[in-house]
Amino acid sequence: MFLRTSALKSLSSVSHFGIVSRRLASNKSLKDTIEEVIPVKQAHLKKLKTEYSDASIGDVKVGNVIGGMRGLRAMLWDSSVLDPEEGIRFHGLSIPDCQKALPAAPGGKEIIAESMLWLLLTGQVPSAEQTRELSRELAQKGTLPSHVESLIDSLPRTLHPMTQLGIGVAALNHDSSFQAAYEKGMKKSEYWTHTLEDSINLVARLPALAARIYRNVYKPGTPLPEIDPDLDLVGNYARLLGYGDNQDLTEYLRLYISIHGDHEGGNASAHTAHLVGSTLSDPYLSYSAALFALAGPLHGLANQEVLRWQLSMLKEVGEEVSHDAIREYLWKTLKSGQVVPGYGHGVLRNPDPRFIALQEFCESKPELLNSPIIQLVKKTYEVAPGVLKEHGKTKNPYPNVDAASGCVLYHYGLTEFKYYTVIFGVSRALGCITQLVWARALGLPLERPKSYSLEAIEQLAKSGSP
Ligand code: CMX
Repeated sequence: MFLRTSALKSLSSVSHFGIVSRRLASNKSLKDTIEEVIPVKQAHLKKLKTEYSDASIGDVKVGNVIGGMRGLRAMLWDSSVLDPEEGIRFHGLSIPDCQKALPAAPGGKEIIAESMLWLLLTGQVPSAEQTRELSRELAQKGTLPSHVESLIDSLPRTLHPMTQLGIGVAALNHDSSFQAAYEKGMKKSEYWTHTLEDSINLVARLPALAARIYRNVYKPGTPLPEIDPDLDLVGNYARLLGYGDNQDLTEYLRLYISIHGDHEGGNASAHTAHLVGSTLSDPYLSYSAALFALAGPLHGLANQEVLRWQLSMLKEVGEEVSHDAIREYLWKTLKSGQVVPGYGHGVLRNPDPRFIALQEFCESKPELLNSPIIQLVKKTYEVAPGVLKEHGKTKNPYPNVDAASGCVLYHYGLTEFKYYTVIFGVSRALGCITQLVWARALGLPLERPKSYSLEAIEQLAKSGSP
């Protein structure tokens, strides 16, 4: 998983052509397509095990251990790779590649979650018909069990929407196919099929769960519509939220949810899902745990924080915002010891291509270009990198995806920003469940790194043994 950029680029063009030819030849189901790829991946893993198990792919420095494991080459994650300079690639495809290759919804232009999920799970670009078929399957499986509806309805409206989402996802494990089959003593070779079944059910039910939380918290008493069997996952999500008539917002959500779905394995939510899944917890429990990692302000909660911060900036400096006023507000934030939300990244060292894709979406819509909140995001981007460079702490003074994501929702009337991380939670399931399926298909073991005390680390650093 730690290929250099040049190697990645050449791999991507090879696999890209492979993808296109397979796309024309195949109209297989998602499960059959994964089943076809499994022996190839298993053979690759076997080769790594037999030929390279003792090969070193990097050192472990004390700085890695006490520095949040930054840069430590310690995870296998097949569906995406994050290059610090150029950003994310999904099975070798950049965001612009995906925008060209992946099917959109009928009448739409943006990537849909089903296309991205198919690419992540199989490494192949689906045909429009395969994508449609997956949309139909997700719609058919999308209704919540009544016990989850009652559970969510019983929660206080004041409980943070992310806490509610995590609770709801965990409760879906009541019907886990993996757990039921495990209790009956299923064979290891069958793990992945039950993991896939649970994972597809989980993705299918997220819109109904997330929309129910939104309605209960922000629009109590308004009736939730039924799932429309002819709509894609995100089309249904927008409809359930009450924004189905707004095609621009629906298209924005399709783009955001697709390109935010996976960001390699080391980010806190993905890593949590993988760790919990490695204990053979089912996908509902694993993803529920991931959601609570996503709920932290340094990770997924940043999109809520960006909006809070930009709005208090507007309040303080007034509607006519100059570059100087933004600069002053940035310094005030930094001098008070806070981080500038939406800026910086654990891996990226350039503006996040997901931020760029969302900015391009805004530029394609005159209405968005004239929106005060979106103009403020743009103006902040013109000033913030310079201030952060001068401040001199962050390794990456550029915006991440969260700098733009919430402001577009706000413009379209989805103004309840405590809810924004829930939308991220609907999205990130795509990457996390992909890894859960593949971890079971490849038989990856329980994750269990070695830990040491402060004294032992010092001893190790001095002499090589604790
Ligand atoms: N504003 C102010 N200071 C920042 C900063 C920012 N946006 N980003 C990093 N720094 C500071 C760090 O707090 C750290 O300070 P200390 O040495 O005092 O602890 C220093 O710069 C070095 O940090 P780093 O190595 O550049 O960044 P990390 O890998 O430690 O952290 C991240 C990455 C995202 C947590 C951090 O940049 C941050 O807090 N950003 C703001 C929150 C945010 O936007 N999060 C969303 C991330 C996107 C995602 O989850 O996908």
